[in-house]
Amino acid sequence: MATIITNGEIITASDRYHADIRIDAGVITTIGRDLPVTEVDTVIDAAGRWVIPGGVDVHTHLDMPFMGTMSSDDFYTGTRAAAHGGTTSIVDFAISFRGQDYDEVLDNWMAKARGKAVFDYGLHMAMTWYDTPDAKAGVLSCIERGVSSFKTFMAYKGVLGVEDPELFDFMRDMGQLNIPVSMHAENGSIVESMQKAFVEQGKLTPEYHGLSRPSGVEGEATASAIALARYADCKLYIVHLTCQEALDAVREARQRGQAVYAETCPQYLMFDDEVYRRPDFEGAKWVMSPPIRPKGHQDYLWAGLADGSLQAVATDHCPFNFETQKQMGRESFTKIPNGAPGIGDRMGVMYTFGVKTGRIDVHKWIDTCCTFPARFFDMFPRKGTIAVGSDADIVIFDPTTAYTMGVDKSEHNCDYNAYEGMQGYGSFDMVFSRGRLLWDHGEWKGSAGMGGYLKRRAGGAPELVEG
Ligand code: DUC
Ligand code: ZN
Ligand code: ZN
Repeated sequence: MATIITNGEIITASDRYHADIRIDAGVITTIGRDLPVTEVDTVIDAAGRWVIPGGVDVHTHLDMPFMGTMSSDDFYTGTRAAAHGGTTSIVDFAISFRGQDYDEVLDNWMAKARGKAVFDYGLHMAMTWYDTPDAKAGVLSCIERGVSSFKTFMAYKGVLGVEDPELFDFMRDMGQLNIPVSMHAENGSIVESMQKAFVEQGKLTPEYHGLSRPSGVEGEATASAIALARYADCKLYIVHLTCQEALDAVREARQRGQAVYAETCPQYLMFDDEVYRRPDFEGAKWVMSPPIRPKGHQDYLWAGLADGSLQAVATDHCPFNFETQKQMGRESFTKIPNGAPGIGDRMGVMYTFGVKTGRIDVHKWIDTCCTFPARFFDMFPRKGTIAVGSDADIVIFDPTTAYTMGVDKSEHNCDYNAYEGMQGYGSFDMVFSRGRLLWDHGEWKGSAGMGGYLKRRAGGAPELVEG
């Protein structure tokens, strides 16, 4: 089964040139000018369009139990929606709770994905306990099974959060194994205390979600995580960074030469906390943690992306339906399920508001949304670039088209879209996963279960486990 994509303009994190691509059995086998089209099953003419690597979203929450409900996209609807918007691989979070057997949690998450994911996926594990030999053995077993990254939480105390001694112990061990520790950096104790005060004062609307988790609380936690990682000698990756204080801490650490990396998400670049003051409980749509920040932080983050202080853009896709699930918090912001959809929007938002506006160039777009995340999370060179030997996870992108963003245009299993009514540019005309067509000009061509598990190894290329 050979396919040739001809006449396109290939754009990667580093290069931009016109060439043809030959794909055999799902892998890119040749890149060159005027490749012969004999003994080829399919020839695709990409004239006038860009040929880019499929997006890599390393922060998603599919089919996740959270705050008394479940995120509304499962591995089928979520990966299908992602592909619609040009993303062709993810790393989702397997979520453990204190005392739960890590192997069982991993089994459970693999079962959620198997037979459903339409493209390849890896899994991070949430490290929520590390204070017994069983917990430590469980972490090592996950590593053996292809989990080469862990997330830890400073927020959500008592549910997902861990205290410093346990965290430090964990970081030291991961440092020895060259495994990065990802951090949800919000000081959980301060958040709890501020939430309690607002609730006691009867301040219960969505606006108080943002006010109870101010940017300084994220800045403090980020600095503290950086200090712990420094003494533990462990690679640190700050997830969903939202604000100036946190970015300053990351930048300062990087300038000192510490191995600290950070991602932000499109919603933190695009919105300010005005969204929380919208009438009719509308603000609940943007209730997520960390929250959307006051005006000013957004430009700071864009600048951080442009100068390389932020290396990745992921989504934290965690959708909850507005008409049903978000209503759980009508009486109090503390009960609103935290999270929003975005897996299908990311590539288009970053093209429209990043590349088209000149805030970042096309190479930075590809690097932050595809190449860096794939490389950092051990999916490279299978994923994240267009090169001989890489999987043919390829998108044919038309940069000239325009559309109106919104729920009608996205394929999320969610009844609202954060970007409703905004003007977007560019279309993901054809989306391939390992050479197999998933979307063709808005028509679904894929099927559930086409994806495989990416068994990742620290510092190496992943092994694909089918089925
Ligand atoms: N933040 C969210 O908003 N939802 C899920 C988990 C998280 O960290
Ligand atoms: Zn988080
Ligand atoms: Zn998250």
